Amino acid sequence: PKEVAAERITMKTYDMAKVPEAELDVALKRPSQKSPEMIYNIIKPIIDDVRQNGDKAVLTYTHKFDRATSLTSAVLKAPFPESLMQLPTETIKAIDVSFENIRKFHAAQKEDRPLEVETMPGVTCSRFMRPIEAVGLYVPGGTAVLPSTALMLGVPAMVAGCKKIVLASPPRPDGSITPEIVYVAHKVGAESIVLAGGAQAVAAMAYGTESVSKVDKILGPGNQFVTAAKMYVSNDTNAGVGIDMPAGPSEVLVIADRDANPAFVASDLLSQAEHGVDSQVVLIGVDLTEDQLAAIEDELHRQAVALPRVDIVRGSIAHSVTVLVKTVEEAMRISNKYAPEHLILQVKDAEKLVDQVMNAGSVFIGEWTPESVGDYSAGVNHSLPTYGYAKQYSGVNLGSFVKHITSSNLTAEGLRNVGEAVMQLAKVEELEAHRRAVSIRLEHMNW
Ligand code: HSO
Ligand code: ZN
Repeated sequence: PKEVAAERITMKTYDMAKVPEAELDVALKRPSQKSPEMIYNIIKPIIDDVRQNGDKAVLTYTHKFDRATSLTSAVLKAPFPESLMQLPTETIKAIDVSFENIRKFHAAQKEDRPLEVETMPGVTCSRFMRPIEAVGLYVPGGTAVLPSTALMLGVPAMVAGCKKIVLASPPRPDGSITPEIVYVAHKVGAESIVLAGGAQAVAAMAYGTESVSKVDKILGPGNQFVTAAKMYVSNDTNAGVGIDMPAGPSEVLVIADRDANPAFVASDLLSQAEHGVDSQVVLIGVDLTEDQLAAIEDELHRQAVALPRVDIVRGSIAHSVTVLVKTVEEAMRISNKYAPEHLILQVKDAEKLVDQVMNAGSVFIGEWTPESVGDYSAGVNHSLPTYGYAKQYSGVNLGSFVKHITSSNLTAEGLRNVGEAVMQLAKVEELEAHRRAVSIRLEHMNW
């Protein structure tokens, strides 16, 4: 209806000088998700079905949920035909530039030498890195095509040296995958693309089917069904599969002071608000004048109504918040408590603030660094902890695709040096065979 469309798009404002913090805490709660039991009741039968009936079950769900009724195979195997990755030159260029930056930044995260420490004379401890052999990368479909997510997962997997890279993405109703995703899959050397989404795609990669390869770890964002399915299979010892982290709706927190350009601030808030109605964006204004706050609010409305996804933006802005504080320290304290997926610092001497960042997925520093550069092309990863999980999780990085293996290597002298401690502790734990594995050798040395 017309009246609704004309309604002003604005966030609720909390002035910390006037409002008790408990009230802000309530406002900053992430939008609530569907009940876990309800989700579980939907995904569990799907997972069981795929486990038992393999490809046939996967196809049935793809026909039903993605309406791709003409699809007869659940998987597209490499080499992918050229005809499936026909793209305009500008798109190829953009993917190539982003690919290269993401590759460079993730390659730098490789430890090229094993870490080695002599903890006592003759006692050498090492740690070395090995790629996870087979990884499954989930690229969501839904309201937007996300080739950038294929890049953010595929490039580090390739850099890490994962032998088998399997992509999964829900097909379009005609049964095809967007050519951008096929092109990225080709560039990262993927073995196959599973033409399925949701819990069925997760189950297929976790257990394997006739045509889908079983993987060792599943990574990538998805809706609540995908997230719940990942959690479920990672807890099932029959699957023996790991996952990255719980993923939720996109979010951003912008800290802006009097120096910030209101148009820039508004554009950054909207760039995450357009992801989904359940996204949340937060502005913390530091010592703003009334005019500056009004300028940001005007910009937000003006830019929002011009967006193609204005309806989604209305939904997310409805549970988004502006917080007014006096100092950057206060702003940082609130931000660290919120632990945003993305933190944008549009303040004077923004770099200096980075020392105070304790909880955030990824930080964007200064007025020339919109969050979108990180979403696509700067080189940092965009698969990041949301929902406050930035307090304990890192975003996807090279480490997400490797294991660290440790080793010990002792000389006879080394065993003489550390043996006594081992034997004593084995005695305390009353594990005699442990103690003897040392004593037998020490005795042997004296023969
Ligand atoms: N901002 C999203 C990632 C994305 N943005 C993909 C655009 N495309 C992650 O929170
Ligand atoms: Zn984004």
